Amino acid sequence: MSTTAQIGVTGLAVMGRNLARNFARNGYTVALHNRTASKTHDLVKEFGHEGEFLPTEAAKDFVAALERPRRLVIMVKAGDPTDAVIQEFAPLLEPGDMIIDGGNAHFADTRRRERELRERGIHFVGTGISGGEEGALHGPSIMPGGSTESYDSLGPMLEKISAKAKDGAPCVTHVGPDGAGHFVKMVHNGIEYADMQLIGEAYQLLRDVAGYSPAQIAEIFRTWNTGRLDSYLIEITAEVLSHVDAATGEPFVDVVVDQAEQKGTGRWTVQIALDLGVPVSGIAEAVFARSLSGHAALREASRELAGPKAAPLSEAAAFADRVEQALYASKIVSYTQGFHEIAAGSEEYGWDIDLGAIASIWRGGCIIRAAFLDRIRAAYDARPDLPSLLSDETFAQEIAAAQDDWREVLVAATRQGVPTPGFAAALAYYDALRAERLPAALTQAQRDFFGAHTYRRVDREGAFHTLWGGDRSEVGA
Ligand code: NBP
Repeated sequence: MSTTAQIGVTGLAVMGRNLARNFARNGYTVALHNRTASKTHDLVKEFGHEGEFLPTEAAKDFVAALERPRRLVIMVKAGDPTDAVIQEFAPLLEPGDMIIDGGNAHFADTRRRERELRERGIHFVGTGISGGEEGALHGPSIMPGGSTESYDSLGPMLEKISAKAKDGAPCVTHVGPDGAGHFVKMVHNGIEYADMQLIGEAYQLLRDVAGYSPAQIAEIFRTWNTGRLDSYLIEITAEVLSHVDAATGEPFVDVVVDQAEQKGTGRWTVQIALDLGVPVSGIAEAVFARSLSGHAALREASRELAGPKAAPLSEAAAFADRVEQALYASKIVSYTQGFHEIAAGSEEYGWDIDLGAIASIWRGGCIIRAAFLDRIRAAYDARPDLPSLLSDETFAQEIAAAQDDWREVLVAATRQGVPTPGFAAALAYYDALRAERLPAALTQAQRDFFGAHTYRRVDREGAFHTLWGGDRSEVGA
């Protein structure tokens, strides 16, 4: 029995507890600590046989149980609790020690904490962890930020406990300095919101336009899961849709209140994208769709609004194939937007994030794991400076092949009055990017008219202003 632990975990709710077990199952001695000590003892009682644990109650005993340099993982509620725990432990640590925050922290908080602790010689490693409680136990996708030095010490341990992609590669990489890991985790969650929204739209179209039952739609999703849409979210969608409620005998999806909640990372993705000026319209629509679903009174008051009088669809099977095309094309756009945001964050904060490596570590363990990510990694490996995923020849060809069906699906959705904000936003983004001219020219002219904001010309360098209230002559600004 070891007297010191290679790693310690404080915060032993579902995530911390399973992460601690994962470390122990992989042969590491794990020191345990939780504000409420009973959780620490419960863990040892239930799972002590899985590996070596050193349970502690007092903060100083927890720190004393760790070998140096100390590796101390915090898995507590994000926000104030994380600061409280840092304040409790940091004074007990020494230069060279590491605090690893595996919670869902906002990357700006992580940057602040990293800066403050760096001044005291402590490495603060903001680490995104995805995969929920099952992932934490069996292998999550791990997105650590922080210093290179800390990764040298932590990396091998994280690689051991992480998920492995189908080719055996560990789903962890040193994302970049300070808040880079939590930033990437945030965008991961934003993409997850978009994926779920698009799947939801596909489901509703198959149900309300094509007339399939949830059980039939489950079969369609199972078939899709054998192709290019192969992913964890498609797989669990089929499971959910085939589940029948034991109490009523109704499809389970019909007994769940249609109001989706959110914890905030999707919203952060959109807020930060607004700050960075990156159009993540698909992710934004997904966040808004959840918000709209929760406005029960507004929805109730709007039930009487008129809908279209549309003829029912005759070709359900062909329509389902079209929906697959629309879903795939829209998914390419969501990932394009998400990776754009990561690239912009990397540029803004000087993180130098390897986008191909990010696609690679999302291939296993996390909620958005998908065969599709192999292709994204290949695209960035072939061309690390790819301006956008849509600039990749293969993705461009696939979207081109899908677009007729994609447009048809949106026509059908519009005619039948089925809301498809995710599909529509994705197509609008695609059409806007490929447009020769955008009405932004008119917008800028309007801005010059009412606010003398000036405009640039297509034929000459410089900034110009038209004297709209006068003789409409043009002056160089
Ligand atoms: P929770 O987010 O529910 O947090 C519960 C833990 O925080 C308990 O150990 C609790 O101690 C501790 N804690 C709180 Br609350 N306030 C504290 C304080 N002031 N001082 C010390 N400890 C405090 O747990 P979780 O769901 O396991 O998630 C842990 C972290 O992982 C969160 O940041 C979460 O966002 C993130 N995350 C969760 C998932 C997921 O699927 N659940 C996935 C990925 C990341 P107590 O036992 O004494 O109350």
